[in-house]
Amino acid sequence: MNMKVQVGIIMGSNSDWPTMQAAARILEDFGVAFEARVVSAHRTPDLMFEYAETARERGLKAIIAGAGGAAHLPGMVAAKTTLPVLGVPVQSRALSGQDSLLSIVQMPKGVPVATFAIGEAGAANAALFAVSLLANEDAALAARLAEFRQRQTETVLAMTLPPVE
Ligand code: RP5
Repeated sequence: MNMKVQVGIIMGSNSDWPTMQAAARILEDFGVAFEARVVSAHRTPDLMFEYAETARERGLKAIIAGAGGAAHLPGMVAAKTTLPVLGVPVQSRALSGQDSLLSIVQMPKGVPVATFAIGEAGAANAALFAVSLLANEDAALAARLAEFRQRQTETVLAMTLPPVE
């Protein structure tokens, strides 16, 4: 298992952590070393730039960035690194995350952010996508990903429905 931190999980506030933990749990399950920290685009812009600018030299292979509302964190991080940035729209109170989703997904041409579903499903899928990226260079991780898919398939195949009421 590679114990060097490979994935950075960042988020605009600690209020995003209940959502972003879904990404952390997946990475933990797959044995992928990660770090998780609060980095805010508008409240700690200097930290955001430093984080993004040094990420590649620190050995990170991907950054999962979650934010809610006017969610510019993933796009601004992507502007300062050529690492893959996986954006997670956190569900906002005012607009249920539609604002977060559109802020993250509508990147103008030239600086991409891979955008996932709103909320926990998006956070979990961003982590699975990061696992997929890393699995390109790691056969053991690719095998664990195939096993995960197989277990998921078996769970669904075993599903039964109650009789019609
Ligand atoms: C964004 O504003 C964060 O990503 C969070 O989703 C939202 C609310 O932040 P808090 O007011 O809870 O700190 O920057």
